[in-house]
Amino acid sequence: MRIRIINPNTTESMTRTIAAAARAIAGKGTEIVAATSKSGPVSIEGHYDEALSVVGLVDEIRAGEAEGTDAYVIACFGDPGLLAAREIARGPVLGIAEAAMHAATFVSTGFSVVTTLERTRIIAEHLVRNYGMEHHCRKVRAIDLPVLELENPKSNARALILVECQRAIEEDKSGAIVLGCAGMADLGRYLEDKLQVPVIDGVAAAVKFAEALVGLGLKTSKRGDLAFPIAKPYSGKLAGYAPAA
Ligand code: 5HY
Repeated sequence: MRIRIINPNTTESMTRTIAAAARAIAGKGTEIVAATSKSGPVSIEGHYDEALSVVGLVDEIRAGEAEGTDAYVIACFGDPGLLAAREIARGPVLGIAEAAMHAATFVSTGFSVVTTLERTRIIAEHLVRNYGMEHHCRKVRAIDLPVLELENPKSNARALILVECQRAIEEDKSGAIVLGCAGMADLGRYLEDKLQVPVIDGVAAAVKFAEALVGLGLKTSKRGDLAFPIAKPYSGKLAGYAPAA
């Protein structure tokens, strides 16, 4: 099967981290196609970034549909454009936040999320509520470092994340950690060894769930609000995005 994993920010080096994590976990018969958005923000750290990243994401879903993709993963913890992507894709589309939170509920009765900026911490709290995870998520925590600092060896990100995870276990009494950024996809094993609790990277979780859904023969429902978008003209800069009949 072919899974297209889309980094909706435009930073190629982050896509390489995401692709490596996806390929390391994918089953033998799975081809991982890793794509970087070609237009939009270099990192997604707010509602505005999220909204504008969706155009580049849509381009990548369209490209995937043209080449017969079985399932998609949106590799950004805000799950930007998740429902819009589901409208235009035939196969399943998974967001890494949704996938990671669901995985955490299978292996613990309470988890904490550790993300980057304080600002995205608040956005992740919205996701917890949207996904009905209030009974499972004990706390969303942030190291208050910008997303791209995860790639700067001098930023001390790894140590800051470890400390925040330790606080989550001790103070929140959480039994599992959800990593709150696609740029943390290479940290799961390191943190699990140190913490001795399940550490869930949404990239890996989403790839495995995508494989399972495709294996079950499930596709995105085209009844109701996930049906293909209603055909109509679009104006101005977005004229080329008008849904076809
Ligand atoms: C992410 N932003 O996963 C996030 C989430 C964050 O560009 N990729 C991004 O940490 O804000």
